[in-house]
Amino acid sequence: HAAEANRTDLMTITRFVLNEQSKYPESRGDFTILLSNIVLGCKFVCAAVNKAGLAKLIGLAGETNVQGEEQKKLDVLSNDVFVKALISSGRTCILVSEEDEQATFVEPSRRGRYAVVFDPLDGSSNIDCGVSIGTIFGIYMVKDSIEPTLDEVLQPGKNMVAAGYCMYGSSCTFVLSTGAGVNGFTLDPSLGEFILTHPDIKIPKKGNIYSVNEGNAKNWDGPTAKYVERCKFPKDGSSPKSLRYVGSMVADVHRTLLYGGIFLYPADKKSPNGKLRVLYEVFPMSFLLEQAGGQAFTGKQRALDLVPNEIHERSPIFLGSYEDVEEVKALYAAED
Ligand code: AHM
Ligand code: MG
Repeated sequence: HAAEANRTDLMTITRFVLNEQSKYPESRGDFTILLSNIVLGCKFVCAAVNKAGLAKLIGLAGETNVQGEEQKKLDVLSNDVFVKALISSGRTCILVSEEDEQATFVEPSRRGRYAVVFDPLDGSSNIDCGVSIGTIFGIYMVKDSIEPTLDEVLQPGKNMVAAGYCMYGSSCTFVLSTGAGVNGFTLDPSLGEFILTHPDIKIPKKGNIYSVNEGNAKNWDGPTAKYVERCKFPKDGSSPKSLRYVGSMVADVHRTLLYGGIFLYPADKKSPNGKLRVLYEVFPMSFLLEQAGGQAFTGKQRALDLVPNEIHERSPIFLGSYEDVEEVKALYAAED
């Protein structure tokens, strides 16, 4: 009986969010409309990513020097789609995209209560070889949607009302938190709908995978070097951790969320603030990890407590299973 219900009673992402929002009597459906526009952007990018190889083939047949342009096109195309979908939702007033140097202030007649920070296509080095890439986003509710200022998005990550990502991988997966746990949806291409496949995701308390670009090891600080050494040569007699590193934050974080373990992009001598961007990489992923029962730490503090000064600011990040991150925190505390 239950099996039959599973097959015919489809929990789409829209139905799921409508259910969630109906718990708040003051809800006006604005968030549901905003989210369905983000979902539309993700479906478009998913289709474009799936066709990327073919687009190149067509380009090579018809044009010269299409190689570099094709890759750029996919980044820019994704950004254009998200910006237009978000503005036309009528529910946003400020947009911050990795692709745009300046924040976009939506024209007054189309303004709504939300500010959206996003990386439309993250993991660009993986586009050309067909490895997983993704979109990352975070959502703030603004105090003043009539005359919004940049301060509305220079807020600590803990003030976000929702965060999520979409991974364009072997399947297209959308992971979302509105501050009450984490849920995962998979795109059913025959329906064009995201269906709830991973309800209430909880990250294992401790994992056996570490994920880091070890090519930067020569420039790491003491605690990072010590931690990674311990992953490989555990002192307590436990088995060493396995190393997995895709080089796409969405894929590396998605695996960490489902299997447990730790993902780190630490500071190093060459990049004292690490590489990843606070607003649309570090914050949304930290928000999801905490909501799933894990932790996110910058090397100095809880990641979601950080107050950004600039929209494209970077921060070191250690995120994952509660106990694994706890170990990193202890090593940094011992340093002071
Ligand atoms: P991008 O925004 O240019 O794609 O860079 C972000 C990506 C992340 O997805 C990933 O975690 C990281 O860069 C990998 O960096 P590195 O190649 O230095 O290991
Ligand atoms: Mg990025």
